Amino acid sequence: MRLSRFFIPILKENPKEAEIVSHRLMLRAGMIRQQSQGIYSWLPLGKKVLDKVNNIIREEQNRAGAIELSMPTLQSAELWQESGRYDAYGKEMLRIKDRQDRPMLYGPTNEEMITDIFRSSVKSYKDLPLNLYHIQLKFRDEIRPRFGTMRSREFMMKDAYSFDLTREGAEHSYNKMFTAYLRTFDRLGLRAIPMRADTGPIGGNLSHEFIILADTGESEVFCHKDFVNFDIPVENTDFDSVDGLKSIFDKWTSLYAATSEMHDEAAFNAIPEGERLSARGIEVGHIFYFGTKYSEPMGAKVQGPDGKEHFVHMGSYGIGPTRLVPAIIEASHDENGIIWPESVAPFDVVVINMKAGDEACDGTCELIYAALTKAGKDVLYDDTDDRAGTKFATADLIGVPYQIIAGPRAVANGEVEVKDRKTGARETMTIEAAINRFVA
Ligand code: P5A
Repeated sequence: MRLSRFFIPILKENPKEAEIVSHRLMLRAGMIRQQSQGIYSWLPLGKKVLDKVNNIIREEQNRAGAIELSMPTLQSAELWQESGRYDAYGKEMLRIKDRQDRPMLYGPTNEEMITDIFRSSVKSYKDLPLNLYHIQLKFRDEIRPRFGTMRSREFMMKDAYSFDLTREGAEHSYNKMFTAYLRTFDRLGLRAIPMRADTGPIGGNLSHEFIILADTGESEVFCHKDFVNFDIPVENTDFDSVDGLKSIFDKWTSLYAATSEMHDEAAFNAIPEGERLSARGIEVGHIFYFGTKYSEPMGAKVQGPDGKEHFVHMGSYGIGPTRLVPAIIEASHDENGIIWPESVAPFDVVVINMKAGDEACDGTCELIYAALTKAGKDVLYDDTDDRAGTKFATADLIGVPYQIIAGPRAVANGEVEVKDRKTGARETMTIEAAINRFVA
């Protein structure tokens, strides 16, 4: 992508409305734009990152055996009256009427709708276990939307829903998602700590939040300090192994952890003083087991091997991609801007032409840009007329992991500089070596 033909509306000044660094940097880097309170457009640079995040989430959901579908944002109020949540959900739910005066709502979550899909077609235990998910916009009319897309009113969620014949089966489904979440957040370059949690309006009695430590976070974390360093389940984990996944889960729950909502003082105080960790964090995921809370009132049942009908045991599993993007920035930035982990970076590398219009610089940059693009790299080429200082500032701000800098003096020697955004290390090398550095 040539920067001269791309759309990155960079802000030079710090936006006054942004209280935290991720919000400030997302606005300055031209990733998002607020359209009304708590409702955002994702501009091209932001959209590229969001898509990468969603793809990692999708790959790990699929690996764990979940199946993707797509449900609408607008739902009929009737479904929610069946579960009893239409009145219970309160003012956070955006209620709408269609032209026939039928009550509709912009979905804050999809337990009812997925239960309706399930009951309309699944009749036998032989079709279980089943886990269906989608990545879709949600709306919650939060009293205090803030920090940009960190807590917005319209936001994206990956929400998965599992169906099992028995409680034991449902616990295995829960452990599959638990394991998939550990892998997902790790691939996003994050340490997300699983914490026992309150279930709130979703319901149920088994629940974990996944929390990233950050001073600007809205959740409180109390746990053993060893929780911050942990092994991540490997790629070829056997998701069908009940014992294997249970041991991953048990490893976590053997160390005490709880959020402030159900903060168990006695258990926290039982941790030796030097080993306690109390900190703030950002909730990036939340998983629930809630048994038959929806299947009973909505009549979602299957015939079991005993020939009788059983209400299915359900769980739901959420991740917030539009919250994850700022959370990654909170965890990875410096005074010059964002430092993307390679897995979600909007581009793999940026080629900076320090003297656009200079024949040697142009030729060198075009050569590198073409070679890396041909090798399948996603390259941003800064071919604009801006001065070198502006180009360096932009490259640092938008956080592309590597910069290839072509200035007249180096190019005259057949060389360019390669800069690592994270360490700041710069290395001069031949043009060929620079290309091989990324192609090899
Ligand atoms: C789980 C999936 C649920 O809604 N139902 C379906 C369950 N859980 S949750 O905890 O309420 O939300 C799941 C994740 O969505 C993100 N999230 C938000 N992101 C941005 N702005 C918001 N206002 C917002 N609310 C929830 C969080 O990542 C949360 O963990």
